[in-house]
Amino acid sequence: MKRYSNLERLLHTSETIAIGRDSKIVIFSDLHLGDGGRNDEFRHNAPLFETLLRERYLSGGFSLVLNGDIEELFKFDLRSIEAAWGGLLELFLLFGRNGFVRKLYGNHDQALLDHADYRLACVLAESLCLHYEGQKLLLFHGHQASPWLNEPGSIFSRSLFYLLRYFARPFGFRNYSVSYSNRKRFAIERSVYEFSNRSKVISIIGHTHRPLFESMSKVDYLNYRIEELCRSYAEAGAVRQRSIEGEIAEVRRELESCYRNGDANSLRRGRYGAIAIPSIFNSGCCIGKRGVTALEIEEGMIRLVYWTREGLKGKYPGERLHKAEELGSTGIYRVVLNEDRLDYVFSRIRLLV
Ligand SMILES: [Mn+2]
Repeated sequence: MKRYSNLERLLHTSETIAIGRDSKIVIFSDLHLGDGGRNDEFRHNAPLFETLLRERYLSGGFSLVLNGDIEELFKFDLRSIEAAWGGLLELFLLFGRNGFVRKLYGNHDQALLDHADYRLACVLAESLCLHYEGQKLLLFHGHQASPWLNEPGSIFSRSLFYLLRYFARPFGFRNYSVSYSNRKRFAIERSVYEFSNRSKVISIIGHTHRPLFESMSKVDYLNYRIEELCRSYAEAGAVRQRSIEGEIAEVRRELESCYRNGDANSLRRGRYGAIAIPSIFNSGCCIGKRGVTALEIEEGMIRLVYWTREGLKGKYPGERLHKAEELGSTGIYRVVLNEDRLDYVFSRIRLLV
């Protein structure tokens, strides 16, 4: 179908990199680097971001994918951005020694294609395909899906909007600084979701600034988690069994609060057919008021994480399940918002589409 052709082009023309169970990759998007002045939306997160980049990811052996809108070229010229953030651009390049670094462009930094002397020109691309055990993860910024918006005959009803809200299980972050309407976000996410299912790939995007992790409803996820914990209980040692008991209790409380708040019906809406297909992920953005979100791929797991200075004080979705952990003694905390095995995610895509 015509409306998919842009994304299909990416799938068929991307550079491919093979990854395996021992691979470690971190994906960030939407830094919107400016001139370091008061209109620079990244500035307030700069110390946080540079610390976690160095101390968790560079020293932890991660490869790096910057998934678009890294520089804010709609508002600033490249020279002023480089003057403010040249050190950060150099830091990005150091990730090459861990494996690879790729800079994918978005709509706000696409103009970099015209700058041959751009510091990261050697790693600049539109998209990237990661091959994991015969399966594909396609990484691209996401604006490529938006021309579909302008096609005549597109209908975005309110019910479709709710469908997306729940199948994509957004994480409740409200501080998007882009001016996308929910309707536009929905249109982009939905078209990426349909493309991914059709092509049986995982798509990893940015652009909408809305962190997304797979497409199970929260209730389904919590039920699945309980089942998984029960299965592992019998084989676990005594110490691990105590911790599994504690975790089951936490998950049950979370599940009960979902039902209590009347979320059950709405959360159970919004599927591809009647079933959730976990085929779209979004790394969120790095200009959040209270922190930064990212996607990690590590030892066969995919994870949505949230980095914040306000560690234990803050409230974030899923905090009952995953405690904030401090990075050394930096005063910076990392919260796992969700994680799953890539094998499991791909099995769902293969079996359920
Ligand atoms: Mn964008």
